[in-house]
Amino acid sequence: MSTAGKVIKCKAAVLWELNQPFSIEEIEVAPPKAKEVRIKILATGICRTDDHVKKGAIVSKFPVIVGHEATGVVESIGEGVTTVKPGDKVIPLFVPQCRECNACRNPEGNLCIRSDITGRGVLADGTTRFMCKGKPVYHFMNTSTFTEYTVVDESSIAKIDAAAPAEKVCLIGCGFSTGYGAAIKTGKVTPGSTCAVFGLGGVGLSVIMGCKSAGASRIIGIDLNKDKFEKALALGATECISPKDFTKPISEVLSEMTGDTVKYTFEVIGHLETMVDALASCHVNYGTSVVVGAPPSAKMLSFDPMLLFTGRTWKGCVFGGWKSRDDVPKLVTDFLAKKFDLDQLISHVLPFKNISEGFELLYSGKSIRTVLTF
Ligand code: COD
Ligand code: ZN
Repeated sequence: MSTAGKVIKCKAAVLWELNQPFSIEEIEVAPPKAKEVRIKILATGICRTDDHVKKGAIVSKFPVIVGHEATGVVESIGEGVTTVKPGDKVIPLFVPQCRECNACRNPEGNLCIRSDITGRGVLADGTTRFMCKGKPVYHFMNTSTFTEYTVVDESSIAKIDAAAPAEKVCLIGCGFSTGYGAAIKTGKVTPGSTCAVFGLGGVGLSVIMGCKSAGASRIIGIDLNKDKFEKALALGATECISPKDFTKPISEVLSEMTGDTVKYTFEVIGHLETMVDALASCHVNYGTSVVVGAPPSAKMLSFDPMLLFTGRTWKGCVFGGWKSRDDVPKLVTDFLAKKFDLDQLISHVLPFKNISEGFELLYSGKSIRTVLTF
């Protein structure tokens, strides 16, 4: 029996308040309104950003359903939706692509004006489609994937190849694309170059994959945790170092190791100090440093402007600079063509009901990416 046009009752992981555990609840998901799409989620990854909402590092309204890295199948569409139809395999997009705003129309831009980076927690019409125990539940970054069903705006959905394995390509919805794009699209790493990647979590490893795919000849991984080195080396790092093993600044260590040839550096930790370290570590004149890690909110940075005066380029990107609706289907095609391997990034697969165990794995540093299946 078709569920189109009807309210769907299903299970979701609700965050009722700040610093509280996920609560698996029965929720009601309203049908999609005009230009909206209701999706059945097949698989969703756990990203640190979801935890930032739980702990308050990212401002959100509560109760909320987080999760933003998923694969699903379209259950039904609202009036006027033309780019997807029921049954299509899709990836929800936390950076939308409306194709009308200045960022969307500029070939270099990707941060669509419809992105919910301020925690509005509602869809384009200003309302939510989730109800639980008689209360409205807020959306998260236009996606909300820790639920069996969600509703998103048409600008926040990409149709992908039906043959793509849901529990793998969900990583293209955030972690993988963020790192891989930082290297090939934002950094524009050139063949034969030397790169240094600060932070070897799932996103840092994806930066390494991007540097390798762009033809970098030397890729130096940097992490305090040496347990991260083995995977980094397997994915393309040519050597790895821990700042703990040195007393001098890491920029000097890298300069000595490479004869002062580091062209690209990437900060994939989200700390202010390492952002400046990474900037100082790229070549004084022609180096480029990319900020990939989200900075802590409301924190200011102080740095020596000489670092820039001499010619370095300092940039950042959200979602690897990809234009989400255009590029996500292409990244899925590239995955199916074996241009990169996502298996190496997936350390754990758990049933959705074990979401809290997935977050424990994140806190312990044992997981790279945990994927929850439905
Ligand atoms: N020096 C070296 N390594 C360090 C240091 C340090 N001072 N501090 C921590 N590390 C290492 C840790 O040991 C760890 O291995 C790594 O840095 C960080 O990895 P993870 O596993 O914690 O995190 P990731 O890779 O999953 O993601 C980290 C980001 C900072 C990239 C992420 O939190 C983020 O900010 N994402 C990008 C922002 C964005 O686009 N957000 C929107 C949706 S996510
Ligand atoms: Zn994320």
